[in-house]
Order: sequence, then C-alpha cells, then structure tokens
Amino acid sequence: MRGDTEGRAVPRPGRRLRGLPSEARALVMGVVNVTPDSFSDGGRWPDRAGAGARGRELAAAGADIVDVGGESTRPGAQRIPAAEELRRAIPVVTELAGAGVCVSVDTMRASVAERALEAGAAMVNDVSGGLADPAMVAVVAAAGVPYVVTHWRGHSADMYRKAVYGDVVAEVRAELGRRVQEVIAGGVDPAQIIVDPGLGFAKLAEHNWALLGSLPEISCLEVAGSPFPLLVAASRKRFISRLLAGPDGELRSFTGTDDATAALTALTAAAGAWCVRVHEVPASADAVRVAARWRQEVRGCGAGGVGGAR
Ligand code: PMM
Repeated sequence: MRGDTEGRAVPRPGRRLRGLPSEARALVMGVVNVTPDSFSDGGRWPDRAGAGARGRELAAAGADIVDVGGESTRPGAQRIPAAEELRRAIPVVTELAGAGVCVSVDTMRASVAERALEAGAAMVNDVSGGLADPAMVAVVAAAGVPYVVTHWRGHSADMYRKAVYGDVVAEVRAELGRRVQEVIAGGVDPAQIIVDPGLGFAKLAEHNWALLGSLPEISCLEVAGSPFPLLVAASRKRFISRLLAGPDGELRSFTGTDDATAALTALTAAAGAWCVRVHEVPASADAVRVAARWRQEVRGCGAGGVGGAR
C-alpha cells in the first residue's frame, strides 16, 4: 500500500532514524522482558545471564533491534519501584549494547531511559508516550535519540475501564496527534519520532482490529513531520488468543499465537509499518522480506484495496 484511501503518503520502510538500522523493508524488534510477570514471556529471562543470552539469540535470528524492558505492562500489572526496574534492565542493556546489538529500552521512566542511554541503548520505547513521567520528554530531547510515542490512556492496573471509544481510529489518531505535538514542543526532533497505536493499551479486541485495519491513518497525523514511521506491537497479545480460541471458547495459549503473529507481521509490513515488535523473530524476519518484495509489485492499491491491485 503506497498511500491511504485519501491518497496521503505512508512513510516507506527504510526511513533513517539516528543510530538505528535502515533497510528497504520493515525492521524487526525482538522482545526481552526481564520481568517475572509480563504478558507472554514473563519469568522466562528473569536474570541478566538469561536475558542477555536471549537478546543475543534474537539478534542472531534476525532482530534488527532488541527491546529490553524491566517493568511489565500486562493488564492489571502494578507498578514496581524505579530501583527494581533499573536493577533488572540496565545490566542487560549494557551487555547487549556491548556485544554490538542495537538496543531499545522499553520504559515509562525518565530515570531508566537516561541510564539505559548511558549504557548504550539507541532508542527509547515509552508505551505511555511521555504521559507517565513528565521528565521523559526532556531526557529524550537532550539525547536526540529515536522515541516511540505510543497511544496510552493510563496505567495497566485499570486501563480497560478507559477502553471506551465512539470511533476508535479517529480518537486514537487525535490523541496520538496531540501527544506527538506535545513531545515536539518539549524539544524532541520530529524526525526521530515513531508512532504506535498501542494495541491492547486501554483497547478491547475490536479496537485493536479496527486500528490494524487503519494503519495509514495512524501514521498520518495532523502534525508537522507527518507521516511518522509506525511501530506495530501485536505479538502474543490477548486479542489474537481470542481470535484463535477453540470451539469450547478456550483461549489459544500465548506461544500458540506465534504463527498468527507472523501473519500479522506480513500484513502490517505490507501496509507500510516501519517496524514490528515480536517475541519470536525467525518467522517475522522472513515475513518482512516477503512483504517488502510484495510491496514492490503492488500497484493501484488505493480505493480498490486488494481487489484493485494487479
Ligand atoms: N506492548 C508491550 C510492551 N511494550 N511497546 C510498544 N511500543 N508498543 C506496545 O504495544 C508494547 C510495548 C506489552 O507486551 P509484552 O508485555 O508482551 O511485551
């Protein structure tokens, strides 16, 4: 897809962001949650050695970026002290960056972002888009690093109470646009901003699917610097488990959703995503290459959608 249905341009993969790889395809971000309780991989890499080895494994499997997080944002999660988040995340960032891996730090805290950047992280991935910590934007602006601004309405403990939308695409787009404007006003270079619809954050399954169907609109905000590169983080989220539930209604296990995640990687990369965030890398690393080749051939995919493509 080279534009949305109103003909606006969607940024191509390959956009150059400071300190990050640039490829003529969507990038793959592999996830290392150094937490006991994350959504899908909590407790699997709770210590430095395990998490470092996992990060190197993801990079060897084709992850362009490895996203290291020390605080779970699963639904219902309670916050942990900053000291504990630092204790979990920083040694892993240090180890991976020292091994030459391109590291992103997944944090809502300015203090953690700052220490991770000192330890060699190249990018800040903040699921709150700067709302959780008023000091975050200044840290990112001073460092001049790429910054993921995610659509977010509040902490995980009670986020589903806020999953109320009339038109989810229009509201997410408007709220994200305001957030990006504030981040730019706080000194962050618009050329280093990446936007993310925040799948699962104050969103029910139907909201997530609607957003996935409108990715170009999320990327094209009414803000100078638009269209922004788009990060999509669908991997192992509950709405996929729900879609793939058995006839008895039993949800598919998180690990049982990895093939579906790879399918979403192909679809979202074909729709113009700049990067996909995934827990298992190999199938998505193939999928982004398939999508890039696909995009080279697609013509006339505007109003006619897939039916209009030759
Ligand atoms: N989701 C999670 C963690 N980090 N980062 C971005 N940019 N976008 C997301 O949607 C996102 C994220 C939660 O998933 P996990 O606990 O399974 O990693």
